[in-house]
Amino acid sequence: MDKKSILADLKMSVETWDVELAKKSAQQAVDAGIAPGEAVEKGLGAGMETISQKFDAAEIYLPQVLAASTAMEAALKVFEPHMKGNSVATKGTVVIGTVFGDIHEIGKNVVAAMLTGAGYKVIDLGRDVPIENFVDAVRQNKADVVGASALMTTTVIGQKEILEMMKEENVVAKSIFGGAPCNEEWVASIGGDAYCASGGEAAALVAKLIKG
Ligand code: B12
Repeated sequence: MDKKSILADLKMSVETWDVELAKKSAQQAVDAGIAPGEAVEKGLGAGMETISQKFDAAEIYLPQVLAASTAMEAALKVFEPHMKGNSVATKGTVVIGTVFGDIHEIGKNVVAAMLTGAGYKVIDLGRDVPIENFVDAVRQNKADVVGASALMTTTVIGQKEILEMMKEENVVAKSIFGGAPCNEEWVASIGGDAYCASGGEAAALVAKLIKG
């Protein structure tokens, strides 16, 4: 199978919430030597884009979005071991999580896997993470960067609260933020260091932040 067809199958597996196709085409991508980052962005991510649009247009509902997420997660599990760098992580430490009140974690997981693959030590706090846990984890691990995902207009405020609490407690690290309601203007308004629109950009942005 050629690369184009494998990427098309990955996309379709999310669009049709076909877990078996997701796993099978992810394995085919690995076997064909397609970079996991590319497979995630151009295959699975493109599929999730369709799902988002259909959800917005009320053509599908939450159970279908959940089913599509399950397919995406199944494929990500296949890619994960191939995204991990095989050298010792030396580039720096990144604490990452999805903010309090928010259970969306696919994007955060993609970013965590990409950063791990690029050679960073990633401390993944999971989803629905209380603000103080971000701050504690940065302090305890002497992290270089804190990254927080927020997918809802109601939870994006958590990104601001992380920075406020870090300031109050004199915890210093660079910051990077992402998720649907987040953009450059928002990040600038809260005094964050970088906005990241996709997993593909995460490693380069983090490298830039650490270099200063
Ligand atoms: C999948 C999904 C779900 C799944 C989540 C499954 C999971 N395990 O994560 C399920 C079905 C569980 C779900 C639930 C809900 N959802 Co939902 N969901 C989505 C959907 C369709 C796609 C999100 C996604 O996974 N995208 C794919 C990933 C790969 O992309 P991404 O998240 O954008 O991440 C990339 C970049 O943004 C960036 N990035 C993201 N975070 C970060 C962080 C850092 C540090 C960096 C560097 C980069 C980065 O890199 C990522 C990788 O490329 C979005 C629509 C959308 N436009 O986002 C709605 C959406 C976010 N959901 C929405 C809603 C309302 C809900 C619910 C409240 C629904 C309900 N009524 O119960 C609940 C949430 C409950 C809660 N408390 O959190 C709304 C939010 C609206 C708002 N208020 O702002 C959206 C926008 C849909 C809509 N248009 O209405 N959802």
